[in-house]
Amino acid sequence: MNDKKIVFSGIQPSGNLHIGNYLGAIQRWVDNQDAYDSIFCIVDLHAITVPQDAEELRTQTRKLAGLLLACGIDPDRSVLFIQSHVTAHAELAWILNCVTPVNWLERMTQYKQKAAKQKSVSTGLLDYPVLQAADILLYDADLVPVGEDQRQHVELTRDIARRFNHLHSETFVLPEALIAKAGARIMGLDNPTSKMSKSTDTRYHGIGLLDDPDDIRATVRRAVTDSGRDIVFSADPEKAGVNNLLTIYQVFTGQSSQEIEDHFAGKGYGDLKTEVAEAAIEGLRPIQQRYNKLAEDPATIDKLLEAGAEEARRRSTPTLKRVKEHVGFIIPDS
Ligand code: ATP
Ligand code: LTN
Repeated sequence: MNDKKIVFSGIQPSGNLHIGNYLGAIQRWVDNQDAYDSIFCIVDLHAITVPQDAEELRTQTRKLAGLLLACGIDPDRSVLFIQSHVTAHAELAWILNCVTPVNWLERMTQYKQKAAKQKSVSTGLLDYPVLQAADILLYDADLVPVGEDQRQHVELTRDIARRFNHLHSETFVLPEALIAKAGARIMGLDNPTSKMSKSTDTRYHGIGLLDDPDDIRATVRRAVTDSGRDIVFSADPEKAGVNNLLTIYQVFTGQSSQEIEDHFAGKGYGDLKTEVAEAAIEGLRPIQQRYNKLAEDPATIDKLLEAGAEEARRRSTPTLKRVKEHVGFIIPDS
């Protein structure tokens, strides 16, 4: 009997992965693969809630799969698959739509931010968190490891599950967000008041997982700091830039806050930037080496993803059947 807690998380193939995705989410998915029964999903259905070029989406989806494997997601220990390969996600999302009040969705911070950037807002963008709830609830997940920005969506998932359980019979497990203490919200280097994001493409905004060392040095050198000189962790908005650099250093080196502050005592922002860049370059080097090797063999990646989808179908089918029974659908024999 397998009594490990079930972990589910997803990531969009919506652009190049950055260290925020890695430090806020993926690194912990990798580290916890033995402790939990883990399922990871490349959420292409979510990606199309904003316009995507078809060829580019295909390329990004394969690239993301390669990067997740290179980061250490191990298909022998975790399930890794593409969302659109398992039709139960879209089917459950429809059923959950019918118990989710529209005003719950209109309140979502991510919706408001993303809608403000679009000329025309799709129904899918509003509905995004319902699809996310379907992802999580289909696998009876206990824990959802995400960055801080996703806390509200996991709370909404609980609300939807609770409402469904109340309107129909007890059907869903209520999941909890699992959010790291350090690294849960890496900020943009060019603007430490907004989170580092795949879909922000200003030149010195983020550090991509595949960026070469010179690009990383150039971006970190231009990172916004402040006019002071103290290199300390701080919640003061004035020091958000320095705090962000220290956080990046911390998650790459694994040192304690005290050790880091002692290390930088008496040094200047120039030294801090140099050391942060080198820590990132060293941290990313093995991932980049593994990725370059994997990218030579896309057929193997496709095969792994197909096996992952097969397993995801096997595990989600009974949940969807349970939902349909509770809603009142006739379940066909075959
Ligand atoms: P987009 O800009 O396209 O919305 P994103 O960069 O926010 O993309 P997602 O695919 O939405 O990335 O998120 C994947 C995971 O990375 C989620 O768990 C999310 O919480 C986490 N994450 C994203 N950005 C950051 C960040 N800046 N700091 C920490 N974690 C983050
Ligand atoms: N919305 C998430 C991606 C996502 C997700 C999920 C995360 C889609 N489905 C299920 C956790 C669980 C984001 O990171 N922006």
